[in-house]
Amino acid sequence: MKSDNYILINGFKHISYNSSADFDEKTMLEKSEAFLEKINTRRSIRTFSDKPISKKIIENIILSASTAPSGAHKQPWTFCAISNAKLKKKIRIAAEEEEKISYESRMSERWKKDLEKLGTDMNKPFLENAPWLIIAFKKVYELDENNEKQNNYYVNESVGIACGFLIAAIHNAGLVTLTHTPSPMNFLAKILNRPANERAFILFPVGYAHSDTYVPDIERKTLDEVSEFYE
Ligand code: IYR
Repeated sequence: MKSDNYILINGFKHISYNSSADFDEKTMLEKSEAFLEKINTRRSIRTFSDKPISKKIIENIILSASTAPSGAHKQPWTFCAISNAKLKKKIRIAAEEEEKISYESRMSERWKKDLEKLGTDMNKPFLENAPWLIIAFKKVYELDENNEKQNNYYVNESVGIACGFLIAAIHNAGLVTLTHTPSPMNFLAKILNRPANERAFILFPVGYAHSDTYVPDIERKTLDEVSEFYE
């Protein structure tokens, strides 16, 4: 939506925004229904095929995530994409070590009961099987020209939204993923040598579902359960 037509606000260029299309009501209804139908087929997947995915697709998915809105447009995120088998193995070993402690002593009985329907446990083979791991890191601060820390704004909200865009882009491409949050996650910054201002936020294995994949038979809440209209 580039335009030659612009104004200055506080000395900053603002270009005219041309709404990409003016759809009529019927078209909007159809488009909103089609999107709902498509996004509603997304499921969290834990069993991956090792079929490779080209880097260009991963790049497009990351660029899509990075179009997300963020506090003061700081885009306080780094998406690390890993296809290197040795690194994936290292991450799996470290994640399983943490998960073992979590399942054996950190998680409450109630929490483990809540997870029974998902069939999760301390073993995370998808960290090696999936062709790519994308790890979203949040940047809690930036260093300015004097090397002083400048905190970013609404970092969790911004990175959370970007991760939502990432999941939608993965689904749109016809691939699958899982929001994986081994806890604590600081081993990821260490393994990947990330700078001091970055904290691991969510890990996404990305790939094709294994041909023998089953997902829990669960239902989504109804519109009444998730909304309240004030007209
Ligand atoms: N991080 C653990 C446990 C886990 C927690 C929740 I909340 C889930 O929805 C799923 C799993 C694991 O990955 O197994």
